[in-house]
Amino acid sequence: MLRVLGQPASINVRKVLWTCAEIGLPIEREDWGGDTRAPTAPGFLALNPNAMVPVIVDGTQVLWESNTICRYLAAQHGRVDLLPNAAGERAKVEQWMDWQIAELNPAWRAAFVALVRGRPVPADEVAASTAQWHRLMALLDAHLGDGRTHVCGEAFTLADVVLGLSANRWHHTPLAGRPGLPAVAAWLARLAQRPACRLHGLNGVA
Ligand SMILES: N[C@@H](CCC(=O)N[C@@H](CS)C(=O)NCC(=O)O)C(=O)O
Repeated sequence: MLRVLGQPASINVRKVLWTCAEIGLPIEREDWGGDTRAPTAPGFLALNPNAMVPVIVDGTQVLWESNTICRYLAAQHGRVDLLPNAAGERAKVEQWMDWQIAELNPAWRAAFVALVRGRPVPADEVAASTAQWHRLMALLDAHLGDGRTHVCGEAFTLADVVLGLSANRWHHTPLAGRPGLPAVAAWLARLAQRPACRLHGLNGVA
């Protein structure tokens, strides 16, 4: 059975859990990271030298990096609805997944660790991170407001998984000056109709 290493309070672990639930994949999940076992343990480092969760073990295949894992699982199980085969359609899904991890994720870091984790961060860094996070979420709102029901059009894809979790985090972080983003709110309500989203997409902000 597929092993998923990582505790479910982690947003990156929840990407994998949500994807597994969409596919209907049985898994064995093991607690690593956060307040559970430290991923610096030698046995874990042998699987992921970055000492981070999630990691999956699928037979002889060991993978880390949450978005890569989600793409692997969709491809391995022939879920072309979640990750299309056609190059152009697939690139659109990957574009938004890469945007999540390369642009949105670094933007929120200072605000998130200060306001949710309670770590000391200079106020100007929190303000800059908050402004950038709002700016990128407004970009997503404008995209979603352009007549589409999901990030890549009418169909639910992996882009909705990783951005849905990100939007949920934005929604629950106590940020100053939060703009109203009606298209993001409508899309989150749409995602919440999915059982897999209700299981893994809406719980927790960490
Ligand atoms: N780019 C990596 C980032 C993974 C990451 O930041 N994982 C965090 C949890 S969300 C982690 O392992 N932190 C260390 C810990 O929990 O001990 C991915 O997307 O998988």
